[in-house]
Amino acid sequence: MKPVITAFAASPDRGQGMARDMPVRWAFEEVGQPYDVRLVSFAEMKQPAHLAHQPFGQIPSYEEGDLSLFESGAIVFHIAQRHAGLLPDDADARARAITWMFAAVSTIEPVITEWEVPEYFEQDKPWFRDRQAMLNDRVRARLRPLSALLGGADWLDGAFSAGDLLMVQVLRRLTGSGLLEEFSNLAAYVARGEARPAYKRAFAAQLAVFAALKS
Ligand code: GTB
Repeated sequence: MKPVITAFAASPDRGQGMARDMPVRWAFEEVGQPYDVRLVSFAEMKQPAHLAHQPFGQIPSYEEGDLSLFESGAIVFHIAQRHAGLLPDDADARARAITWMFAAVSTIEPVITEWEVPEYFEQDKPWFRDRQAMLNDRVRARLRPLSALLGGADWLDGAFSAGDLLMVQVLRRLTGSGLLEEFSNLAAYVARGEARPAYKRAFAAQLAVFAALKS
């Protein structure tokens, strides 16, 4: 049975792969699991039919038979547990890869999400510049140790894992800001992730949704 995920019918990022269906699509592509997508509008996301799968009225959700999941990190974890290719077999290495998954969504992502707020919503405020400078420093305080830990390695802990997948996806949101580029090994790490064939297939799939809207 093919799993079904939900994604934006009209993503505000105009097909840039920033919405949270992107890591799920990428994980499916890495493990070679075909999937279907149910596109939902903002209004549909708030309706009972969708809330039954995603209680906060967001995307993505995941359905496979009777199993219904939400939270992109948890869905990627589920895919990685069910299929070979995203988590090492060795128990300790697997635990470390899972640790990186959590680091991506609970240590790195929150400062990036916070950093995005003034850019999108507070540019007209008199304190915009001061707040932006403070949030830039908070992001740097997370990127600095991450950069030191990665060093000259390709991936965070040995072979590419679900930890790298989530970390690259989170860091992508800083691309072009100048912040990621201050840490050249992290910029190269993101570029390495984006060069993976599975990433490219996932990106193309979500971009096709946006392209179809225009035609
Ligand atoms: N923690 C949840 C997860 O990881 O699954 C967060 C899910 C989430 O934030 N979903 C967003 C959503 O459904 C879409 S991805 N929002 C609608 C709502 O809350 O009503 C966040 C997102 C949206 C838009 C852009 N963008 O335009 O660049 C990037 C990311």
